[in-house]
Amino acid sequence: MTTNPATIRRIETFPLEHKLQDGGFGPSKVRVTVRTATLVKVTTSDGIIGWGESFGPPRILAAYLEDLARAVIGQPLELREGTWLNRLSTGYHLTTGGLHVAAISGLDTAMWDAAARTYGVPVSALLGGRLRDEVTAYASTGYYHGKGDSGPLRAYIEEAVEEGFTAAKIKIGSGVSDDVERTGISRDLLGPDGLVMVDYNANATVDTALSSMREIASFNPYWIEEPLPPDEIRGWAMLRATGLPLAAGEALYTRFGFRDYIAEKRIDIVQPNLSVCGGFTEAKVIAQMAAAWNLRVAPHVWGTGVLMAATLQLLSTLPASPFGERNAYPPLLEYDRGENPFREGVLKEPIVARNGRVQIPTGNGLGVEINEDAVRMWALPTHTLDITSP
Ligand code: SMN
Ligand code: MG
Repeated sequence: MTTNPATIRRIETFPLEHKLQDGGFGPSKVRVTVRTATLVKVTTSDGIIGWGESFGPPRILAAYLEDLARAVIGQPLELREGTWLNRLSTGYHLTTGGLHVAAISGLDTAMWDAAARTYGVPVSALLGGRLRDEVTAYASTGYYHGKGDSGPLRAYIEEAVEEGFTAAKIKIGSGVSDDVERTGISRDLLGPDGLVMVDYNANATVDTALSSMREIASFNPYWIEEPLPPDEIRGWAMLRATGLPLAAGEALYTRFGFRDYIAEKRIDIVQPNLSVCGGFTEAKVIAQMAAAWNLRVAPHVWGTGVLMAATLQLLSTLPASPFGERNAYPPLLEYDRGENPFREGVLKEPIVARNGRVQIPTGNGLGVEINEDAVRMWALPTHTLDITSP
């Protein structure tokens, strides 16, 4: 494989918004009323196109993306990793976190997609090679609606079981008794062998998290996601007293943001989100750091079909953990079951879960083709970018 001199000729961004029905839904901490995502399209000097995705408020991301796009336009595609490391180092005042990195994530992912298509291989080949052709998906469901309404949890889980999922993540964090009731319903419907994950979305303090976690322990949760806010460093260590598996990562940025979570073993399951953490450039390092510290990786996914496709490329290359034939935990795909027209709508061929399993696309790049008409239909005309010069 020779290095290709292709350069980045054009960068377009498409900020997507969809107002959710019935006032929306969400985790215990906050209701989500609008689904948003920003898709990034890169066209190279060879006419090759790559797509990526950034997570965050589209109108704010647009400013970051314009700044970044003008910095990389005209550059060789091959510089993608060096570009961002340079940016994170020289631009450290711009933070190595937050929407600055979420913006980098979409551009980076699009550049990896374009690079892989340039070489005529799937992104997984550039990441180190595929270990699997399909993954188990878990239904990300069990949301709350409105204040005081714990949402139709039983119906959510029954629907997931009917669709063939054997694993599901529900939202909790609304008080011990409600947490116990919701986790018990999930365990009851998924059965003794089902994977029950719970997500507090940082809606707890150490004492309330400990109280709730101790009460739900009997349901054998597969992981406890974000029981505390990411910055509550000492608190995470205090939760180790429960012996329950802890998961975090959806709100962590770059290898630097994950480093101490991994090295200090604050968590057991590392959840980088490719549209947040810095794209493939950062996610592959984070996954390798996790493997070096013998931690499991389950990338977080909350976005469009582009993010799901990109995550599948990463998932295809991740080893089961721990390495070995028995008692190995294979990586899982988060399959968001909430109202989300972008999950299927932006792809010409939607990625579907059949009996809780998802086939990993084998085509070049991300392995999917984008329904650009739909993307343009949902895009905010006021913040769409089309950059061809620095
Ligand atoms: C989540 C993330 C983003 C919005 C709503 C809910 C949740 C998850 O933390 O893991 O899906
Ligand atoms: Mg979560």
